[in-house]
Amino acid sequence: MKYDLLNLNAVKKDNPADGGITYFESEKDIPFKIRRVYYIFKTQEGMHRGFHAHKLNWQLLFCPMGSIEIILNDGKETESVLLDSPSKGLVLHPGLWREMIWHKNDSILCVAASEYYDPDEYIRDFDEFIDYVNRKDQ
Ligand code: T46
Repeated sequence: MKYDLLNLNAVKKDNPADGGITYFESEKDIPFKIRRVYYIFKTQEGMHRGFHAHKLNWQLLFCPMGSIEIILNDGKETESVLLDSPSKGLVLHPGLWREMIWHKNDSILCVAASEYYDPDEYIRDFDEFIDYVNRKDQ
């Protein structure tokens, strides 16, 4: 399936009270140029979100606080990735249907995206997604 689970750069601090630093650089640590960043916050455990695919957009998803499950479908199979550490980064290639489940209150989902926001680049109907995948495979 077209995703990569990355171990993001983490800087170790001598004093644990100083917290942690994790970082990534556009086109170096991730395979695309970042045009947009957004995040989802003030969330409640049990929330389901997503239910769409992108035709063009590459994304890096990361969860600096909490635990969020990302369920992916490429039109043939389903896989699930748990983002439960600030050092995990999930690169999603275009053409994946996704559902997200929040497993803890106040989990934060951050997204770095390759494209500016364009509602026409989304597929929000699952049957349409399957047609799109089948057409691409021909
Ligand atoms: C994704 C999940 C995790 C904008 O105007 N610009 C933006 O960049 C974004 C992301 C959203 N919006 C507006 C469009 C809608 O009126 O914010 C509203 C909610 O966006 P949307 O319906 O796309 O929300 P989700 O939860 O379906 O999806 C969003 C992202 O769009 C999507 O790429 O991966 O969060």
